[in-house]
Order: sequence, then C-alpha cells, then structure tokens
Amino acid sequence: MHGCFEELQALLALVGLGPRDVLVSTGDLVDRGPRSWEVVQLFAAEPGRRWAVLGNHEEKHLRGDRNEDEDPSGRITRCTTRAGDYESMLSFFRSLPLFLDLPEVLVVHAGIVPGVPLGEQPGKVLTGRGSLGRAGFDGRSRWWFEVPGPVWPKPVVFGHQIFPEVMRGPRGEVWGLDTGAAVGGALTGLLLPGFHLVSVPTPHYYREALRRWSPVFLSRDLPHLPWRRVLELDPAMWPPPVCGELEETQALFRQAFGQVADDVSRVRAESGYDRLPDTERASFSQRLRLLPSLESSWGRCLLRCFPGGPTLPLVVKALPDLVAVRRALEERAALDLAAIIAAVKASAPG
Ligand SMILES: [Mn+2]
Repeated sequence: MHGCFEELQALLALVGLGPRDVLVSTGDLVDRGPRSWEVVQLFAAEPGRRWAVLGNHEEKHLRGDRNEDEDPSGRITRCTTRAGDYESMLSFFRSLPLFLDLPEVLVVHAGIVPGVPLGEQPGKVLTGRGSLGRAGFDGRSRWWFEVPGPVWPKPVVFGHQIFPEVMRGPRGEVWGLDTGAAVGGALTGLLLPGFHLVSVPTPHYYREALRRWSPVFLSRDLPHLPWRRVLELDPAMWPPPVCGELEETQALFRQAFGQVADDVSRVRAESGYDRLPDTERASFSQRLRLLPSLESSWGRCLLRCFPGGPTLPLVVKALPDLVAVRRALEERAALDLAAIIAAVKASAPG
C-alpha cells in the first residue's frame, strides 16, 4: 500500500467492504506514498478485521536501518511522522506475522521457497529483505513461482515485486498483487473467495517526495558525507540553496588539496630535500615525521602526501569529510611552515 491512504479508501469504497469482511495486506504498508501513518492506523485500530504481513519496509524501520543512500523512502516517513506516532508505528510493526495462512490462500510479502515447510521458510525470503539478487527473486533467473511442479497446496498471494499487471503465474497458482502503488501504478486488491481483481490508480508520489526531500537530506548530510560521494555530486543537478552549499563544500576540498600540494612542494624545495641523494631521503622523511608541530590533522595529511604530492585517495583518507577538512584548514592557517622547514633542516645529522 506504500502510504497510499486515499487510494486504499477508494479501493475499499469500490468493493463495498462490509462489517464482516476482513482486509488483508501483503505488507509494505508504509513509505514512498504520502500517508503512511494513516494506513498504519487503519490497520492498528481494528486488529480483528485488518490484517497484514511484515514487509521489508516495515522490517527496515524495525531494524533502524540508516543505510538510505539507495532508498530514502523510510527516512522520509520518519521525518514526516510525529515522534510519538512513529513509536506507535514501530510497535504495530512488531506485531506483524511473516505469513498468513488463510482458508483460500497463503499470504506473504515477497515470496516463498517452494516445497519448504512454512516454519522453516527463511524470514528474508518471506519479507523480501535481501532477496533481491537471489536466484528466483532477482527478475533475471526464473521466478520462485515458475519452478516446475506445484508451488504450494493453495494459491500464494504476495506483493513486493512490482509487475505492470497482476502476476498470476503460469498456472494461476500465485497472485503477485504489487502493481506499483505510489510509483505511478495502481493499488490492486484481490477479492476472496471469488478471486476477482480490483484496482485504483495512484500518482507517482515517490518521485515528488524525492524531489522535495533529497535536497533537504543532502544539506543535512553534507558535513558528514565521505568526500568520494561529495565530489561525485553535480551541483547543477540540485536546486538552490543546496547547489551553493555543494559548490562551497567542493571548493573547500579543492582548496585543501591545493594547499597540501603547495606545502609538499615548498617543504621539498626549501629544505633541500630535492638535492638529497636517494640514500638520505628516507632519513629526511623520518625526521619530518618526528616533528611535534606536525601532530595535527593537517600535519598527518601533509606527511601522508610527502614527498610524492597529494592524490585523491591519500587526501580523502587523511581528511574523510567536511568536518575534517575544515579543522585541517584551520590548523594550516595557524601553522608556520617556514619554522617547520627550519626545524627539519636543523635536525639533519652532522
Ligand atoms: Mn517490499
């Protein structure tokens, strides 16, 4: 359902759900769409006749998964749900089963391993956590429901994998109902016991949400993002003021990089390092390393890049994020390079 509350209401109105009917969700009640909390409330309020299985999106919230580079939909839900409501959401998720064995069908979120008893099914496969990339679930190999022979003694109803049309399987023994709710597809229901399909189109809510929230997240994350990611981002792709923040951040890194390059060349040229025979160069570097004035982020970066000069991997390793670069540039501003050069020259043996 992915937070498509209005479409869910429309779907229920369409089928005329009566007081004795039960509504069952294949999971992923939340994320991507605009009204996750309302969808959760609709289920949580009436546990007797609103059932759902655990989807990978619910599971991600329960795990407190913060690895959101690829899919920030959970983070958007966290940011748009009041703290107390979010806690209630989590405790509701904790109550969800991995499957529902109904009289007419078996309901799971992502899929099952054919022939394996329900109690022994891997939780990952049922909920779709990490099932992508696994044969039978990756869309490249034959689907788990296309194996020869019966998949299960009764039809299996599942979600998780978006199909342009409901996936009925070669022998009609599976019902893949995810038709892209919240991503410009439709919210689809299966009426039991007659096995009739009903669906309501949904806008591409998630695209809109991404457009709105990605700049907010980038702005928040920028100070702590690794340089490799910061430098990969194209400022022109981002709206102001994030575009400006990104440009400033990248400029700061280039400034630090240029400063290390200058300092390495200055130390080499002014200390006499470049005129030393190869045999004495190692001892020079050793003496440079022992200078107490280089015990700082900037000093460690300089030493890492000496004598060959900075490279992107070296600087990134010494100064992993914006916070580190800012600190290093401040340290550099307070540093007397001439004194360092004089000290290393003075430390020469003989
Ligand atoms: Mn899913």
